[in-house]
Amino acid sequence: MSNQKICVITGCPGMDFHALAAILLEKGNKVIGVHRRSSGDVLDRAPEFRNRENFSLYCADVTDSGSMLSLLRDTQPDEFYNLAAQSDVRISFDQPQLTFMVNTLGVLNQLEAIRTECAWTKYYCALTSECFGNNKNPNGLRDENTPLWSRSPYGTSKIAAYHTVRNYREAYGIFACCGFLFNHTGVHRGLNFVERKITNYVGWLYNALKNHDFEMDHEWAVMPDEKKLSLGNLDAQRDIGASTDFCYGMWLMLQQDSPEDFVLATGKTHSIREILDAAFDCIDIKDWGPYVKFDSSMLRPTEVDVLIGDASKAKRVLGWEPTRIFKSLISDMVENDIQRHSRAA
Ligand code: G4F
Repeated sequence: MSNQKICVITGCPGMDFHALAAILLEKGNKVIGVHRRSSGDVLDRAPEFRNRENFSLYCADVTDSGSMLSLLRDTQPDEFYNLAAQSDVRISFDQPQLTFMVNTLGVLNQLEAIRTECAWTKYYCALTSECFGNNKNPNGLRDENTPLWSRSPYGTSKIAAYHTVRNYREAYGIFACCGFLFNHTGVHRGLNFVERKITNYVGWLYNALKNHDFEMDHEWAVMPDEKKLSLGNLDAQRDIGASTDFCYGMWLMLQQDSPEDFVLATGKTHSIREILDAAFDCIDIKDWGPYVKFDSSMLRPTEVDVLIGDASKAKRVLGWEPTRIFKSLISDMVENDIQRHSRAA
């Protein structure tokens, strides 16, 4: 008997989609990537899946209940991974309703469609460390028992999604679980997120300096202001792991016999200044001060100051542990961005 499963992933072609689809295909499953309607070619941003055996695309929108019903009716998946989100925390202050529509109503639409069309489907919902806000346990860490506290419309939308998932699990017996994922990154990370914004800039800077794209005889004297990297709060601290590790954790959650929620995190935290240190160090610049300027538009009305997670439940129950450490992750991203800018030059 074939163990091949039908796996639906929303949020195609985002960073975690790349990693999760690769894991699921590697295990011999059929993967259906769900994307929103767009005028361009969706796989321009994920060319490795073009013509890949067992991979197909499905156009649907999580905010449209009829669209989710059709998706579930047509695909009848064994596993459903919801990675679709308005995932930019700062933007959620500007677009709170859109954030809610996608992150909360989207989850409700998916669970209703599962309940009516294929109640056996195992469902994973991507949640976030933002659900804990500044709450932490006495040891400074956050785990599955840390009380929830929103510091952004994004956090609020994800807390509401959490309660929706839990209720569908309890009320209808659906195998539905959540991953409280701390920050995670990789070469496919969006350029709007801070660590990728930094590695992208460093990749550009390396090539610009090499090609003498602007005057740099005494660099901090002549670095043009418009070419500097604009950043907001440099004191925030984040627990940052690898997208590939975290997506493996999502898969493990759906291989369990009963649905449970898990925190995935590395247990270590890094300030934005440390990310700058690590990224600039990759191109032998020890003082990034001359290249960075303050941008107040990047500040948030309310911020989560320090995030550190405790993934001991995931280790105990799933056997999950992060394999990538922060510095090697940042250095891979810088290398990738150096190559990308070099090709573009
Ligand atoms: O990169 P960020 O925007 O990520 P944030 O807010 O931690 O959220 C990310 O991780 C969550 C999991 O914990 C996900 F749920 C969420 O979807 C997303 O992936 O900002 C990180 C920190 C913040 O404190 C921010 O204020 O960096 C600070 N920061 C400073 N300058 C900046 C910038 N953030 C961004 N995006 N851009 C800046 O220029």
